[in-house]
Amino acid sequence: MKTVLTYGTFDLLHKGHINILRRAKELGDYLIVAVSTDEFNAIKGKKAYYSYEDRKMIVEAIRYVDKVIPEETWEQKLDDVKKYNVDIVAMGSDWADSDEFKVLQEACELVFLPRTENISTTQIKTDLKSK
Ligand code: C2G
Repeated sequence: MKTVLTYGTFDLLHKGHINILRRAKELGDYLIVAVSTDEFNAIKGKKAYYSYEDRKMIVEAIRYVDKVIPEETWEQKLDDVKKYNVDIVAMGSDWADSDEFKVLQEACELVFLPRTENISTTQIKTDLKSK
């Protein structure tokens, strides 16, 4: 059984999120999603509209997702890979050159998938403000 792991805030869920989760699941048999906690979002400089509990419940309801865990620090990824016996970490291409993920290349396969064009939570918030 091949286990895939991905990370994200997944706020105001949109097709870009669903596309990455579907493609991540297609890489293996079991998909774990590490959803950023509200406290970690503050470290990332993000303020999600939905709380961690709501974002967790929403992501858990997606057919491609088998398990949701909290993402609380930048540094937990290597521990996550070992703890859950992860074969592949898959992320959107915006993370392709980041040190946060390069550190995993000895521990698992890294796959970066093209981002979905013309959609983002930030764009949704901007559009709604201008209505
Ligand atoms: N994504 C995408 N296409 C979009 C928007 C997002 O493919 N149009 C992908 C991102 O590349 C990421 C995932 O969807 O892989 C989740 O995106 P965010 O919720 O914005 O997560 P992010 O803030 O990138 O957090 O430690 C890693 C971070 O927690 C990732």
